[in-house]
Amino acid sequence: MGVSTPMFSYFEVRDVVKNRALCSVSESVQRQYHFINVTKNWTEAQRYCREKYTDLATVDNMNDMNELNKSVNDERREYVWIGLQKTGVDEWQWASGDPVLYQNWAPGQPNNGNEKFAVMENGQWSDWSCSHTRHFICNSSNNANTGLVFVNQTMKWSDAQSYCRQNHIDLVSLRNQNENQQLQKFINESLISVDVWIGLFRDSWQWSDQSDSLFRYWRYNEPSNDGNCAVIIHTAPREWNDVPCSDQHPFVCHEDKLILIKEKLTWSEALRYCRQNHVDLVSVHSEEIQRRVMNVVKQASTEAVWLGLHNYCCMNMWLWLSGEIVCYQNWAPGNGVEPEDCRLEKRKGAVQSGGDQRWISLPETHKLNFICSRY
Ligand SMILES: [Ca+2]
Ligand SMILES: [Ca+2]
Repeated sequence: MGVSTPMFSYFEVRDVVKNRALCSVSESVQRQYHFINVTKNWTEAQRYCREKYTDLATVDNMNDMNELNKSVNDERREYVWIGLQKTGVDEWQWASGDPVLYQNWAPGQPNNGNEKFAVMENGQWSDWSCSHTRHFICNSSNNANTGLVFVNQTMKWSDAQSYCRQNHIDLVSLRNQNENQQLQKFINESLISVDVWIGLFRDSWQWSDQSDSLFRYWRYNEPSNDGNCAVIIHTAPREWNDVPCSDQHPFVCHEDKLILIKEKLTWSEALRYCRQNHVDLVSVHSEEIQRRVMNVVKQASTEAVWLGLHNYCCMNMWLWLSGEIVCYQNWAPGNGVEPEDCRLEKRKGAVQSGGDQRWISLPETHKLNFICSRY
């Protein structure tokens, strides 16, 4: 019944430590796409994907699009379902994902259902069409005073959003009157004399897996309101089209790399479970994987969730099951740094399922939920 936890000799560990270059671990793919070359309507396709994989495909960015397109290996197909569906009415949303509880529209605005994006002028908001270019303001951690940065370039709303996400945090969101006034003060003090994009947009499309991905890749003049489900048009440049959900098309499922197991097991039992049913307990090498972990552990029934992190006692070192030392770190204060007293019990690493979702050190006999990697 014994499970083989990796054992490292003193020399192997010493080599790992000497070879800190190992810290540049390549990012692993977090989502695998599976093309299902059988035609079904959208709802049947969704059911199939939820049974066999995780869900109908979600796409976060252009890299995902390229990966997904590589999986579609039947050139005769015209349309391929993805997991995007129209939910009904357009709703205003903050790009940051914050709920829209406060609104401050100028008189008579919003006034046009085809205008999907919001600008702010003199403290008040108006809806504008995506074809306009504007200056914009990002929420940013670079400016400790206001948390705001004015970008002195004009872009379309979606390009402005990408710019903010790459260089700062996101397009500015205004969750209450106070934040609205702060932004107006910032604009006045910075002598910005133009109206600016804010992070508010309307969209009635949602991903089947409830992902908050705002990536959209519609073909010109799409969506044209002739259906409530999205397909990829399988001729270059493979953009999206809205079509009736009752149409029959092949489809793409995705499989998340991580799966939360809601059983309560000791660390060794959890390890055995993952190795028998999936691949391994998860190793969190990067911020990207940590973000996925944080998403997954929200559903946990225990206060912490086992990771593939174990303390190599005689060297007082933490190692991932995959063999790497811990380079990217997300320890809670007081954990993972001080030498562990391992005469009594071996220590393993877990992630908190609430709060900051940081890592903590626990005796391996604690019974917790855990996360397996699936490929
Ligand atoms: Ca308007
Ligand atoms: Ca259409």
